[in-house]
Amino acid sequence: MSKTRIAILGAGPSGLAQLRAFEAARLAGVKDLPEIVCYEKQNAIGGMWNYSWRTGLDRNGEPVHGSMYRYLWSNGPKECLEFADYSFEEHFGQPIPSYPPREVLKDYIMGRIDKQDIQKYIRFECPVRWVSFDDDTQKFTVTVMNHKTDEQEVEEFDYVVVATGHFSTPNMPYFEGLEAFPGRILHAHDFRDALEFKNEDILLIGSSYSAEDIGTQCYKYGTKSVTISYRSQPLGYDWPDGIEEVPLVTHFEDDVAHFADGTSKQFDAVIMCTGYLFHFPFLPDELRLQTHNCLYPANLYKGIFWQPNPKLIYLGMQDQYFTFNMFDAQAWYARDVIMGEIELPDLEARQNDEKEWLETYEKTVTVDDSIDFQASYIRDLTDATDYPEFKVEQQAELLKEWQEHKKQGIMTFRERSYRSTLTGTLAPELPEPWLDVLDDSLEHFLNLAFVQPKKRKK
Ligand code: FAD
Ligand code: NA7
Repeated sequence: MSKTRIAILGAGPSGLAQLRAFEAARLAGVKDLPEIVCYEKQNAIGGMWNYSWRTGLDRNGEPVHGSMYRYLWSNGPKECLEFADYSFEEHFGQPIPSYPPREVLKDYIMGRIDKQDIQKYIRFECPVRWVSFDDDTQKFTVTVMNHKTDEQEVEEFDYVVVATGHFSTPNMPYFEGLEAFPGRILHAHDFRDALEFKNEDILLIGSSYSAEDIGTQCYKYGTKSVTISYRSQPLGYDWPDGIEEVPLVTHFEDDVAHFADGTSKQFDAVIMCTGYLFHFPFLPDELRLQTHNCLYPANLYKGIFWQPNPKLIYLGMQDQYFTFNMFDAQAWYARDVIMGEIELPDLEARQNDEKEWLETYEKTVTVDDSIDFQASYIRDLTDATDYPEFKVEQQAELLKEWQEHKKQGIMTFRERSYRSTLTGTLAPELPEPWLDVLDDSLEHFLNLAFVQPKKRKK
């Protein structure tokens, strides 16, 4: 009998989690593993954490995946995304603060991969062009463009795992008068360096993570003023002088934006922090997930399996309080289904299960409810597999503290410490305020003289 073949689309944290799940089975002595090919559009692993200075198109003419920018620090405590089988302490050989910069987090992700020989499964610079499914043969055909050989490759697979992320294709709204705005108009996806906006008055439209983080970062690097324009709810933090929130833009006149409360202001640049579209140009309608950024996208059993055809697997498609460990939980579950360790119920039972989750999700009101919801989703997955225990409920409590810490100080929350649920170690603190640490390199960060909690000089 021929081997089961699996295509993993994307080698970001989700795709890597899937590779790692199979590797864990191999290391545990499981024989007869499926044959895996992972197609990655970029020329490196790490997905969103693989910073690129490029915007627009990459060197192969493909849309640039990256939305990461320079000086980005983790926006949540690292204790809530720790891989259950690989702690930060193990990777760095010492405890490090709870909110590391991007390069440090990337190093951690790579560490688990480098320790294992799984890069051999990945074909780089191979954007997936098309996926189809044949009802007769019950196989997928995956067509990719291999930019290294400059040839298209077409191969058949039994399972396809879509791990292409969903924070890459900008949702770019229009406001009247934008076409005559004389300064730069960009989406958060194309934001790279806060220093570009030093001494400028900038307008951010949107009021979620991107607006909050780009706004605070521009403030940190010397922007003259940051105005955040919200559609539904302001972020509501106690902002320092130089950052303010206003209702939605109604229209622009030249370089002046007018807002719904009748106020107006002149700006040098506009950054749309208006979120991302779920975009799968390589999938036909009958296989394509159509959703928005939420905690339980419809039509996925266990948030993973495409209901009409569960051989199509989606990883990481949820909005994310938890990230890397949630992707692991999903990948381990998917692996066990593919390996026949977990039997999928019939369509009706799958749909009933999804319905129950969606009903619970509908009842979530507060942010704390949402955090608990995602934690219970992860618990449901990990209970069914051998993914190591990582006390997800305790991590949910840390995420609630994180929310509170942000309320107490949006400019200082990254100076807080949390206890790892894996090692029990309370993270050390930065030796100086986060606002003063301008060098975000891995080298600089690891050379900081971290201090034990509560001993930092104010
Ligand atoms: P991605 O990391 O997006 O990886 C998807 C991969 O698929 C990429 O490598 C891409 O090149 C590849 N790909 C896409 N299309 C194709 C194709 N057609 N063919 C082949 N390959 C393809 N999370 C946190 O935990 N903490 C944070 O502080 C944090 N900050 C963030 C800041 C920003 C600006 C953004 C955008 C996201 C942030 N996130 C953060 C969330 C982040 O997206 C996740 O941590 C994680 O990267 C998601 O992993 P993923 O593998 O699902 O997707
Ligand atoms: P999110 O979290 O999906 O938020 C999108 C925001 O954009 C949200 O505040 C929306 O307002 C707002 N939005 C969307 N469309 C519009 C229009 N047309 N006009 C005004 N405002 C709009 O995306 P983010 O980029 O902030 O975060 C995504 C990830 O990137 C996240 O994981 C981070 O870690 C980094 P709403 O509240 O719906 O009215």
